[in-house]
Amino acid sequence: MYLSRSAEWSALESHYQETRHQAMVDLFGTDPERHERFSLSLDAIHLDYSKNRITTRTMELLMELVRRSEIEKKRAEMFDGEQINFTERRSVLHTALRRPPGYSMTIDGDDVASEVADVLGQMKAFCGKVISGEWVGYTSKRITDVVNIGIGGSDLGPYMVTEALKPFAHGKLRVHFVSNVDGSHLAETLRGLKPETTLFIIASKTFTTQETLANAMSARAWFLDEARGLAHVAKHFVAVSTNREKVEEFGIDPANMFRFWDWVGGRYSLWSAIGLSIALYLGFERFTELLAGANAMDEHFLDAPLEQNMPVILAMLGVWYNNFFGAHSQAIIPYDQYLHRFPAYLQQLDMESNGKRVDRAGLETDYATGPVIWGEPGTNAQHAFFQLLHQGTQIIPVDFIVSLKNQNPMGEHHDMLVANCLAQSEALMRGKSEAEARAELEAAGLSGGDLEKLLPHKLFPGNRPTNTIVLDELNPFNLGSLIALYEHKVFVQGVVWNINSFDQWGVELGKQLAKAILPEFESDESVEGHDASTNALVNRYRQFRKGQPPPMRDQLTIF
Ligand code: G6Q
Repeated sequence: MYLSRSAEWSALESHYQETRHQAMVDLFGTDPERHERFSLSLDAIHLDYSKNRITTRTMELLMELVRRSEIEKKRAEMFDGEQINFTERRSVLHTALRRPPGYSMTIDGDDVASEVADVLGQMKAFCGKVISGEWVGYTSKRITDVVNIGIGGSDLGPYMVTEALKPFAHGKLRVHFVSNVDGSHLAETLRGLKPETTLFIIASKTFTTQETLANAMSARAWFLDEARGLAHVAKHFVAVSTNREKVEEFGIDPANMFRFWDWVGGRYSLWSAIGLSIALYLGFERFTELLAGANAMDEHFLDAPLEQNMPVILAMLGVWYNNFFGAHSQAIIPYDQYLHRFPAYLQQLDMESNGKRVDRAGLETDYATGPVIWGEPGTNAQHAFFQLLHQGTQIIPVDFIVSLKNQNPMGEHHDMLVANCLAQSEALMRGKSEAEARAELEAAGLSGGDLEKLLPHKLFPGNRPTNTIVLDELNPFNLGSLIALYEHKVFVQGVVWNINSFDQWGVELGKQLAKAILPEFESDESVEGHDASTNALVNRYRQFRKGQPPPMRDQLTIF
């Protein structure tokens, strides 16, 4: 039966109508066990979800809804390698990349466990050589800088992880990421790097992505401009891809290609050889710790009862707000500077996965699916957009993420960071009543008309929901678990909403149209084939371009 007409959905709708004015402060007041009831620990990750607009009954009803979606069956299908990405006829097996060896599974003729082990072995050997200095560039100097060229799933994960785990880097290599086709990204990254000590990783599942190939070609031109010899490319360019043919065509020695498989989705690929930049930067051992942390979360997701299952709980709280409160936005606020790319990473994971408007049967949904994900690290965010979270007209559920241990203990800094994080969730929940605000203004010496005028601006409605995720420490293992937690949260929501979380057809149209527009810039005639707006914009750029010298083009002719 259609989701929004199911008995489980209707029960939640009625429950929402009955409880929507319930205040969390009152729920805390009447239930001394509320924190224990609504919190959960797994190894070094603690999830406190007690500051949500829920009761035991809400959670029961949410669990009935997730059971209705046959989550256990769907979960098994994913882990067992069934083609759950049915629009692309692909299995979804990123979990196999972090599974300890010794299992047996065959996909498209691949013995998954041994293929994964082979590539990990290849990565380990390569990292060992580059880090130790055994691998040298064309002038026999060791590599000092690694530049990962990739975009989307071939960039966001590795970039986020290397930023997050900086304190765990061995320090022998610097790592850089170039993704944008805007030449400024490559130019600014290469400024200060030397071709003889730079290693490029061309990371592209398909090896056909316009931006990545353009950046790779220009990087190769920059390299050859100094190295002057195609044979030198082999020491400075490696590839991570599923497409051997295209890699060879580009001129990369297949011996320096790290493969992965169709059953690894781009946004789920940091666990594969796409994580080569992570392994080089941290050392291979640390990379395996990241995998182990993710595997620990996989096992929890597989084994824990739904009521005590972290990804399921986070997912269903998201469904509660998105579908019943109409809160279509979710903020992620890490109180950890090292996690500054985590919200951007989650944006892709969540929005590319669940930003779908037709269900598995191809029918348009009459319920909301993926929310808008956004965020910035605290405390910075407090001085930017928290005003809206506290006093704006929308309810925006927030996930706070904080660690007990700081990697750079410095005076009172960490105490202040943690105090701010905890205070924000308390403030969002409690708010400030009229009586409290009035008393404060009176204490500040205000009275009469002046007080009454200011009073409404000083009120905080409160009752704004948050989760707080506390890590013992942000280290490779715990980060692995944290990422896998969100991966599975997104999966559960996709199952409940009955959508395919693993395709991304929505990114195709823009790409197609860009391909059509690109040659039009060369046209001598005015371009007229689009709507009036697009025609005018194309022609404006075409006119400007006529007067410009062709930048960088000459450099590419050395091929
Ligand atoms: C992720 C998407 C997308 C993809 C990029 C890069 O799930 O598929 O972000 O990762 O478009 O693709 P390539 O790795 O093939 O260059």
